[in-house]
Amino acid sequence: MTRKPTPTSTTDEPALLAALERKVLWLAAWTIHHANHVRENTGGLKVGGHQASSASLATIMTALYFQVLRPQDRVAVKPHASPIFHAIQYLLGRQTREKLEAFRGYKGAQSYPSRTKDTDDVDFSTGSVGLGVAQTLFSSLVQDYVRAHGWATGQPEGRMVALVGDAELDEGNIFESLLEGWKQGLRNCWWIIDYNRQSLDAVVREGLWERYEALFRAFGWDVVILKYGSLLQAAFLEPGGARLRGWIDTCPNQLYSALVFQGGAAWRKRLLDDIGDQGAVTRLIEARSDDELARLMTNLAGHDLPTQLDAFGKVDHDRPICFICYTIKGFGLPFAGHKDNHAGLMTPAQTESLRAAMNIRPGHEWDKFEGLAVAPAELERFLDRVPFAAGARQHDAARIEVPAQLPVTIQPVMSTQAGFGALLNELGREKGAIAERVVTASPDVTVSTNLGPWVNRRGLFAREKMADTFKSERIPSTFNWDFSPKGQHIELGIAEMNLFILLSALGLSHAINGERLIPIGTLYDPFIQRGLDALNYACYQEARFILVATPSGITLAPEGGAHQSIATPLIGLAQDGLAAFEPAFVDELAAILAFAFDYIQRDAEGEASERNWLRDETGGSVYLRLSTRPIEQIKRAMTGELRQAIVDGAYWQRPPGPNCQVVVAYTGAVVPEAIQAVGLMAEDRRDVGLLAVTSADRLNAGWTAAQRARERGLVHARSHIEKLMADVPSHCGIVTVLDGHPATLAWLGAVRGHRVRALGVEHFGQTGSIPELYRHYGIDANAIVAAAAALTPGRPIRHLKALP
Ligand SMILES: Cc1ncc(C[n+]2csc(CCOP(=O)(O)OP(=O)(O)O)c2C)c(N)n1
Ligand SMILES: [Mg+2]
Repeated sequence: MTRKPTPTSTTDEPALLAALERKVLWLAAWTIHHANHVRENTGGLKVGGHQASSASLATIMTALYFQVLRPQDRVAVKPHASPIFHAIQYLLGRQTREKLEAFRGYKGAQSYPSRTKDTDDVDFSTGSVGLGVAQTLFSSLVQDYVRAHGWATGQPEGRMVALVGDAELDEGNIFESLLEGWKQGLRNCWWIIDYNRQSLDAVVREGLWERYEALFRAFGWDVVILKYGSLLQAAFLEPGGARLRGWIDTCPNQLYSALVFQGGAAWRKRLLDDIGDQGAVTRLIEARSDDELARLMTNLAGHDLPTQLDAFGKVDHDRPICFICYTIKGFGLPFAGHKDNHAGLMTPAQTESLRAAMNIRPGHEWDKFEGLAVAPAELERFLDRVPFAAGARQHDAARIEVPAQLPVTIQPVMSTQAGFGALLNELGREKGAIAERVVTASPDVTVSTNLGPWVNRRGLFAREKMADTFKSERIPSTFNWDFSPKGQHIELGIAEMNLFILLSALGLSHAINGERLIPIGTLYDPFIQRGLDALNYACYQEARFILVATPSGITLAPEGGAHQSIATPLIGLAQDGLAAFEPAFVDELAAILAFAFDYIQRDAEGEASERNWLRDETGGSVYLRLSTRPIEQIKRAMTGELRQAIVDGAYWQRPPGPNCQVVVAYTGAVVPEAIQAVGLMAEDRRDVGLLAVTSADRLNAGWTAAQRARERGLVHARSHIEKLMADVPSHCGIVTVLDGHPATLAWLGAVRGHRVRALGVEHFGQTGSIPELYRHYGIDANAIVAAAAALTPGRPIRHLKALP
């Protein structure tokens, strides 16, 4: 039966918050119900994990968003709590009903909070469990970095808050970040663990909270355990209360969950069976109806607003804190506590009874103040005053001017990795804005990725000064390892996940702190795969950074298969939000790096440019795949045209003549072999062309976009690679070659229908010299010649030797 609400005139804040807590739970449940049972065309769409999983956070998020948080605070919301998040934003006027109605649908509110796809002020994209949690830690370090450099000091410090599912703590990346946070003197970070003792599949192990507590304390965190709500705390003070508490404290997680699901009568039976003959406690139990007993026994702290508000309100320091909040998965919903409830979905009949219990009239399900025992005007006044919503939250920062050319002295023989070190060394001498805003980071491979000279000039970052003892003791060393608040290099331990999450945090500084940084992270190319999901999430939330991965490929010959990357060029090709380059020469690298400094700062809505059909105005992050192989450099003038072609992805190093029979298209460190092969073929194949591919990724993206444009009617759309291939005769064969997976360049033949033989590395490498390995894997000059001979008719190529 629907009761009429009785509006009160002056309601105190706890009552207003309690009303909002109910409303948030309802709106989240209704959003999910709507997506599954009301919206059309949802056949087959099943809300996985949202209903029960979000309910356990309704109280905590009500406390945070409507009272505790300030605009400068940033929150990573547990992925499945997105319906609660969207409901709160709806009440704050920052989310539309249309988006809620389209939850999980096309252009609707997103299944998991998304910075880029949602419109209601998401701070961090979550979804891959564990990553959002660690992102708050690194965002706090970045906030400290920015302030230590004298920026953003006019605004209050924000707290970086993560709402953490307890099973998220199984993800190792969380512990990697904890260790790093400890090393870096982490502050202003709150992790609020939704300790519902359930994961996706089942109920979790006993006593995990003790391990968590010990772990967090070991890393210098305060730990606050919030177990009992105010009703339970009061009951413990009654006669027999201590006995009841003892029972709860020893109750296994599985049993507690089962009793929550079964309800009041089951609680009574079990409690009386276990402790009912013990006098006072029997009276404590008997004094309550079934409903009251169920309410008491499920009154865990995480569902008790006064307890949560008190705990959050008490924090008066900036040390990192972990709150372990006891909750019940699905609290307030019919499947609360059931171990299978993760994908549980309320039936229409169950939603109907919840609607009735919430005093909501049919047809008024979306009304913000429907069914609450508080006057709408009062709630509106309250919502208008919510501190979190009182200020601008998202910032931006002006673009920093980038010089068209970066100074560098190019040695006659030089590797791209050495070139990178030299470029940063030159940058380190400069006073300009770019040099000031560059911040480098590396997971214990600073020196071996050639960042040493830059670090010598700009120093390492730490909030407290720390001198290099070797220097003060006058022991000769190539590297100056001084830490200070003005340092510009963040040295990380060997955890690539941490590197990517830090890059993600640094790369969002313009939005979070209003201060732009130019982050450059270095690591060994094969270990991209170690942190790939974090890299993917960094790109997904549009963090902006430059990733320098070096060394790469089997060119790292004596290091063996364990350190040689094969698949990374394909990652560069396929990863959205990341423009991948693999230059062969240092002048190319200089052009690409200058482009990258600018590109990572762009965020305009961009139409694809007719020059290359890339959406360059929207910008993105950049990945440079570099090599340690010394390469004889070409002496040439860097014209504007060449610079542009390098950035667009390719240029003719040797244009194909009119009678061209073969084109060799190469990427990166195999350039000597490609050049040599062209020479070896010259007598037996006419007008051989040599195509230098600096970015298979950008070439491919431009080509795809131009085809799409033509299919949509823009008949003159031509991508960069189509223009380059325009004059290559159709009978010509193309041999592609790189130190990486051959599929990276194999598609070149499809551009204009040429036959292709794609050379590259498909199988794990091994130790050896470069010539040995290039021969073994078929990317040496002879293999290129053999491929050309097989591909193109004509007389035998006389310099071709039999393949091994
Ligand atoms: C990296 C990753 N692996 C697996 C999943 C699938 N998944 C989603 S939620 C979840 C477990 C949820 O448990 P918990 O974090 O305790 O949240 P609860 O549902 O209990 O609130 C899993 C395994 C995921 N989202 N991300
Ligand atoms: Mg859980």
